[in-house]
Amino acid sequence: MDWASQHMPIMAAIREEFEADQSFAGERIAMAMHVEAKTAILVEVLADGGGEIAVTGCNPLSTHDDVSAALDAHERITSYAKRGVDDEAYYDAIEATIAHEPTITVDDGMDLVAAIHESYPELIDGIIGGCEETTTGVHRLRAMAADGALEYPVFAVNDSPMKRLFDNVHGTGESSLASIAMTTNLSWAGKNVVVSGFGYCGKGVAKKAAGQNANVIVTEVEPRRALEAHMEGYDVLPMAEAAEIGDVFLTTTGNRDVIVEEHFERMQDGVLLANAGHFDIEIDLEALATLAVDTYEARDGVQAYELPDGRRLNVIAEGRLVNLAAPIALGHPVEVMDQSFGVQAVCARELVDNGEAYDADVHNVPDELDKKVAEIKLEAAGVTFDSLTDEQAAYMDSWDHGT
Ligand code: RBV
Repeated sequence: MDWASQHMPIMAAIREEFEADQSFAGERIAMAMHVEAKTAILVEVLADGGGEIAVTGCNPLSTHDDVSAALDAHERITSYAKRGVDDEAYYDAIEATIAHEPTITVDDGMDLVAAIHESYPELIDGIIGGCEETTTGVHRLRAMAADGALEYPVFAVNDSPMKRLFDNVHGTGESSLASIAMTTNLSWAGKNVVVSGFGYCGKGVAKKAAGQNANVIVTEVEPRRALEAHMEGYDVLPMAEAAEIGDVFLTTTGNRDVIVEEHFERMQDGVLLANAGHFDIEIDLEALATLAVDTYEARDGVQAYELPDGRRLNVIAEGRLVNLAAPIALGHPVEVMDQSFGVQAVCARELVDNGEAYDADVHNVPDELDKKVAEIKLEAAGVTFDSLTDEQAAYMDSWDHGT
């Protein structure tokens, strides 16, 4: 945690401000996040700003137990996070945070919002609002809002430029590839790497894999994204064809059933299968288990499925998000989480300061707040940049200057 905080200048600046203002005095904040060192800095900053925090994990495999224990030792933090829990213990821990009767929720994947709406609707009146970290969570929230089922405001932290253009692209790209390389001790160079989904995460994975001398193949269902991938110089193929030539498969779609039985049947011996999407639904492991005549742990974090004809398909980290769930996974690099959590922190404070201004819906992060986080980062990095003159600002706001 100390190492992380040394590399999180945005969180350091925000901590100073929150400590001085005691911005969260009287607030109870429930959090379901990947409980590891960088997340711990966010949790501490909210607690040092006066909040009472109850935190748990948002994935059964991503918690670092030592970090959870360190957080729990803080007088204003209770941590229920534990690595390797089953479904029941996972949801018990979510409920334990809700028992603190939060006034603010901070989610990564929307499990807290869902549990509160389903099982504890009586708490909703006391909740100012929430913040959501990831694409999948925002997607679920938007579906919930479209159904008229979302009953308090939630900031789509994921969608802010300071988050998505860095965390999803560079963070997912670097940490997924690093986790797979460390787990397998295999090289990227010369491999056919199949990246499913060319959203922000897929773009990052594809770019970094190409940077490691892999031959990148993209699968997509959205015509403009498929075209973008093509224009970036990647091969674009249907999964049924990519399955035959891929050496490594990495899913980043957020959707289910991306790699299924018909694809397993075409794959080569020894392929690696991994998922970088939030939930473990992209690779149909049930079908793979049914096809397999044997399965065994090939090495720590790698489960081999042996098919009747002897081919072995290797699944990394149980198909859970590989950059956090592999045994040696550390999550995204510190610098990008400094940005993401900087946006989380300023959004949480915006809820305290102006919560009534937001209705029960999914809200974009106010641009001014996002820019402020960028300015703190640039200042810490010693990067200076220009600003508009008054004449330029007036020109940008005008419509009457033609040719
Ligand atoms: N993520 N957190 C980490 N704490 O190390 N790494 C990645 C960490 C977040 C990231 O912001 C992404 O949106 C989300 O995990 C997916 O669950």
